[in-house]
Amino acid sequence: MLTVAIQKSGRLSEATLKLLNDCGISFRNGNTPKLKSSATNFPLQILFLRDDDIPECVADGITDAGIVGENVCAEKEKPVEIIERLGFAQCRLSIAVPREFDYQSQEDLNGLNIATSYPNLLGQFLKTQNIRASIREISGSVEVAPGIGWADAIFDIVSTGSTLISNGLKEVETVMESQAVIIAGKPLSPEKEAIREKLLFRIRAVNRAKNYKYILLNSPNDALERIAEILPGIKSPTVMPLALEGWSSVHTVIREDDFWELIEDLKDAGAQGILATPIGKMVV
Ligand code: PRT
Ligand code: ZN
Repeated sequence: MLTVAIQKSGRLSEATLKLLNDCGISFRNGNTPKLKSSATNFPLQILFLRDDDIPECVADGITDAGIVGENVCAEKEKPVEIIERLGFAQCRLSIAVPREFDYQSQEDLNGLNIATSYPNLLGQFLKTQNIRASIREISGSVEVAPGIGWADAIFDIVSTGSTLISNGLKEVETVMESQAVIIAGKPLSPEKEAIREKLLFRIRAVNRAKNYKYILLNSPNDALERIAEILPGIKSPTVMPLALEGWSSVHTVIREDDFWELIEDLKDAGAQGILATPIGKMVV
């Protein structure tokens, strides 16, 4: 049995449980967070914790792995390693100053009082950049600190940037990019290692599929060669004859990012009836 710590209730919880569900793993009590939950069809037990406690829990070997924001993992400075990046809960840790602050360069941070819930990461940044500023540690609602005269600037999570704007702040330095990650600590027994590999295999298949689309199109036979050149595919496209003479159906997989670029070229080459559908799982 593998044990994994995940966030009890917060921005990571729903996406984490969805990822596990997409991996075909179901839990007793549905997805209702309690302290613990065991999977009904996979040797996995989930422990629901506050995200701040997850790195320590993994480092101490209380659980075999954890799913947490890279930002929290870096801030806690525990002996854990990131074994997979999961592509959700993306955000960045940035320094922001009041909108009217005439910010030119990092030198302008010297002498400021910067509020944050991430004192270690901010301290490291200030040290490596040779900036002499003081750190005011606040546990929440950091963005209000400059407005009430508690700090000159803040160092906090930014996602869309709208929280900064609504508090009269502007982002001036991005210090770290973050997303949800799986972390691991102490070495595992061969049995647990095998379960972890099985879980990672499923997670990679689900996440890989999110970046690709399955494409189907109809092509005149004399355009097939050109269309096959345009479509990168995993190996090469599948081509099947249509009932209509002189035409074929072409199936392949393309990267989501390439979709709009390729569509134009495919149409120009003579493709018709182009369909793109999401892929559930993808094993290469
Ligand atoms: O209760 P617990 O301690 O478990 O949770 P928490 O309140 O400490 O964390 P939670 O659930 O808010 O966030 C968990 C993780 O989600 C963070 O550690 C990040 O890795 C990630 N994440 C992704 C975010 C955001 N996006 C985000 N936008 N965490 C927080 N925010 C907040 C941010 O603090 C700021 O107040 O949203 C605001 C900024 O958002 P924008 O869109 O206005 O820029
Ligand atoms: Zn937290």
